[in-house]
Amino acid sequence: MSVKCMGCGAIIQTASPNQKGYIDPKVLETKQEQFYCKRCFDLRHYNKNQKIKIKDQDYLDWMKEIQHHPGLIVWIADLLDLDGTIPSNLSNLFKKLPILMVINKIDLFPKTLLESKKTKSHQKIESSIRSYLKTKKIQVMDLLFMSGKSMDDIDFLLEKIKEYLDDYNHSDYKHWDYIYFVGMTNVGKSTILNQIIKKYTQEEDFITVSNTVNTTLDFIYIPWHDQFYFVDTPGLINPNSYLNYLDKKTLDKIIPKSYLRPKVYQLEPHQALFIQGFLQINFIEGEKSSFVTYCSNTLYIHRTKEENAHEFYQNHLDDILKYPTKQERAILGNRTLHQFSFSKEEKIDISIPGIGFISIYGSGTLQIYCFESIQITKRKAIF
Ligand SMILES: Nc1nc2c(ncn2[C@@H]2O[C@H](COP(=O)(O)OP(=O)(O)OP(=O)(O)O)[C@@H](O)[C@H]2O)c(=O)[nH]1
Ligand SMILES: [Mg+2]
Repeated sequence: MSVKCMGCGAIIQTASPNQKGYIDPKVLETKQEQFYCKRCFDLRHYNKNQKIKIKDQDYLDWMKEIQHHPGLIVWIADLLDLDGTIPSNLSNLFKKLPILMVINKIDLFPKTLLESKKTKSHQKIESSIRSYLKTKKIQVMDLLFMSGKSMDDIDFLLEKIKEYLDDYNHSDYKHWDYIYFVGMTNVGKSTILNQIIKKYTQEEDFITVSNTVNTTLDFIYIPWHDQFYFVDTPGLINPNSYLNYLDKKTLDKIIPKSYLRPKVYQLEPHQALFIQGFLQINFIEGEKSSFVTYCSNTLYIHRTKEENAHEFYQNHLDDILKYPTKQERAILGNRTLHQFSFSKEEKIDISIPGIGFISIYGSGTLQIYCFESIQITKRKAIF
């Protein structure tokens, strides 16, 4: 039987240093039973990442594996990137399996928004996600908000899973042996499973976690009291997200580590706003409106006059704006123009996959410049 890396799930091999699961043969001789591959070792100890991207075909094969051994699907999404982490094509892969939808990383948002199910803001966000799921024809058994960093939330998740298991296993249908944690890359699947492992074994950071894409590279089975397995699975990459194009150093900057401080800008028409070099908004006409940014606190936001905006971009790409870097811009392609209008009847969000979103209230027309590889979208505001 092949031996797997306990951090990423890759099958251990000693032949190809650039492929997944590599370990130096001399180092392997010193290891017993469970250990980490070189890539996991470097990520865990030196925050150094060897980029390995999962092929679409591998992903499809894993999903077929799930169909052969069905179980409960715990689909993790990221509240900062809802559109990017709940694509409808992913639900097609789970066919008729029951889905528990988990919206993770709520710790990044103001506590008042989601602290209690009874608050208006909680109900609003829950109903906007439910209607979003409806438009995408994604059917879920339940919707749960949590933070992978909170043990209370982990307890609540475990309770929910147990409820479903009890209901299901008492029906005349089959017994579930697998609870699959699935979703796009970087949503926090392994982080949540690490917390579950820690809760019952006191072992910390068992599975490798990082803010680069495709940290987990194969299924990792975690046995649970001889009853079933939790299964960590590799995440799917969104080709339209910044996460897919940026180096580790830039990712360290754009992925928020703690609570976001939303920044509020009252913009007059003919003003422009930059989120570093990632996005440029020109407010070309309308009434004074409010723009609230939800993204990492470390991102630099610059306001200027619309008439100076293009010149500012060209002149300060590599100093004030700085990110994305020249190398990253080369793979992101040209910038393209999107035009959106908004009115006082409906607050909107412009979502920028991999970065966050901007909530806009007022009326007018925006011209937004973003790289052609990134799919920005307008949606009804979630808050
Ligand atoms: N603020 C916050 N960050 C989180 C949370 N959960 C995970 N993260 C961070 O998100 C990043 C990705 O976490 P992972 O657990 O590696 O994500 P994953 O879904 O397993 O990613 P892949 O293995 O690539 O599919 C890491 O930097 C985590 O620290 C959370 O609830 N809140
Ligand atoms: Mg993972």
